[in-house]
This record gives sequence, structure tokens and C-alpha cells, in this order.
Amino acid sequence: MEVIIMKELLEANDKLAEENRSYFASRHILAVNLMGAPGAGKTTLISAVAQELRKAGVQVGVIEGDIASSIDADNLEKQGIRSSQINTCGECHLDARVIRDGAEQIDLKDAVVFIENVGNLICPAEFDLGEAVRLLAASVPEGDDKPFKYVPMFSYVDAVALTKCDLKDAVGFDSENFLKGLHAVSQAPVFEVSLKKGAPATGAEQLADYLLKKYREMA
Ligand SMILES: Nc1nc2c(ncn2[C@@H]2O[C@H](COP(=O)(O)OP(=O)(O)O)[C@@H](O)[C@H]2O)c(=O)[nH]1
Ligand SMILES: [Mg+2]
Repeated sequence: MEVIIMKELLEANDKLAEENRSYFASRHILAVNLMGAPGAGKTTLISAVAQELRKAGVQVGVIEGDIASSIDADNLEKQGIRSSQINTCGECHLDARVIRDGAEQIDLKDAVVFIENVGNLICPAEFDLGEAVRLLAASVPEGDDKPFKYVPMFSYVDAVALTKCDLKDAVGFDSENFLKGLHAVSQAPVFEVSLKKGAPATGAEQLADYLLKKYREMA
């Protein structure tokens, strides 16, 4: 019985996700579902990539998902990035139903809109939000074995941002092992990023170029 309820829930979500997809397409919005563990560097990545996208003349918006608080949305708003905040009140992922409210609040057209999902490497891979791009922030300190362990997430995404690359030596990160695990389940391109405070940023430009290409390919 429980299995049937879960199936119905996912079917209802998929229907709403398709409606979101049409909504985003009608507004010429490239929606990017950014997933990753808590503290993987998702908000930091959005901020850096948004700077690059804005340099290229593209507007950026963010729909923030957190269990509680509006810390991330408040910080992004301070940087001039139009943001809305969804609190899931304990739920460990965003679903398609709440995305439409978040999108209507930022009310953008002709933009790249990031959806920062709740920090979690498991549940968000089950919920289509109506995005065009699924992006994973996998951070170096989480370890190079994660693609072997979190197969549903690593096989679900279109692209991977390997974040905190400045910490590779400090934590003994084995890039070859990480890529071996990833390539066993996915052909997603990997963007190596370092965004340590006070150090030169690397990698955000390449990721922004990847998203710009997708944005410009939209009809
Ligand atoms: N060393 C280092 N720290 C980073 C990097 N990116 C983010 N951080 C730090 O990691 C912590 C969590 O980042 P945040 O963007 O809030 O992660 P989120 O929870 O995934 O949104 C913060 O203290 C950031 O300053 C990076 O590239 N290198
Ligand atoms: Mg965050």
C-alpha cells in the first residue's frame, strides 16, 4: 500500500513539474536545479556564476529552498540578485508544487533562474521540479568516493560542479577515483571550481559559459 501512495505522489509531482517547465519556457527562463549536500558550496557557487552571467548581460534569479531561515535569499538579495525563499519546514527536498510560487515571487522573464535545493544527496533526485538543467555541487571535502555511494544523484544530473578544489591536497582528494565513480554512472561534464574567500576564484566562468550556451539554445 505504501508503495502505491509514493507512486501517486511522484506522479502528481511530475504533472506539476511539466506545468512548471511550460511556465519557464513561456518566460524564456533557463531553470537550473542545483543540488548537493549541506555546505557543499551551493550558495557561494550561485553568487559567483551569477556575477559571470550578469557580465554577459543575462538576468539572474534564485529560488532558495531551506528547511528553515531566509539567510541565503537575504544574502543573494544584498548582492542584487532577485531571490525568493521557500521554507520546507522539515521536508528534505523541494517539490514542483512550491516552485511555481517561488518563480512568481521573483517574476522574471529572459533570465537564468537557479533553484537551490535543500542540502541532501538523496531525496532531491526523485523530484522533477520542471528544470531544464540538473546541476550537482559535489565538494572536495565530502570525499572522492561519493559517486560510488550516491548513484541515483550522480546519475540524475546533467553537470557536476566539483567545488572547493583548493582543498584537494588538504583532504587527499583522489580526482581519478572520483571520475571513475562518476563515469561509471554518468557522462555529465565536470567543472572544477575554487571559491575560497580571499583567494582568486576559478571555474565559475566555465560553468557560466556552459549555462549561457544552454540559455541561448532555448527557442
Ligand atoms: N575553501 C573553500 N570554501 C568554500 C568554497 N566554496 C564555499 N566555501 C565555504 O563553504 C561554506 C558553505 O558554503 P555555502 O555556499 O553556504 O554552502 P551551501 O550550504 O551548499 O549553500 C562557507 O563557509 C563557504 O565560504 C571553496 O571553493 N573553497
Ligand atoms: Mg546555501
